[in-house]
Amino acid sequence: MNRTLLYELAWILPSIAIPIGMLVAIVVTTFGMQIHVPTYAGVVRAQTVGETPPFDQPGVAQLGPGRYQVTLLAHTWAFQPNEIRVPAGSEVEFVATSRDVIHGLLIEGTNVNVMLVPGRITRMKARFPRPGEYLFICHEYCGIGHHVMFGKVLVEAAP
Ligand SMILES: [Cu+2]
Repeated sequence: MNRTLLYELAWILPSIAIPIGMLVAIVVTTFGMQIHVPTYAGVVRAQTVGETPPFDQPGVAQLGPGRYQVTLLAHTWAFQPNEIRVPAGSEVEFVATSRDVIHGLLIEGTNVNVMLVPGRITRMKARFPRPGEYLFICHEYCGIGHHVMFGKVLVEAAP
């Protein structure tokens, strides 16, 4: 092989390998680790969200065996509900929004890491395979009480 061809290959091979590596990373994180951006889930009037179903009754509802839905309302400076109990092995769908300013929702040990924007509904699914306490926090600075805005998902050992 002549020197020019070697030099060309030194550029051509990485320029093929790097995009392939990026594509593999996207496929692994999307399908293997279930990491994805929240899908569009609707709008709600922020001024009256407290009287609008399902946000008029925030809480946990069982949809089926091992499947739960949590309706979560964020406001300065708390989450409603701030304690969520589900059995281990559950798949939990969070349907969340904010009543006032932009808040965040990050649940440790899960793929949930979203913004809660007034007027926009956010929908995310998380699995809780192991029993334990999973802290969730607001991670968008929302004012003087931001640091006390947290809650817990209590995952209980399946009976
Ligand atoms: Cu905050």
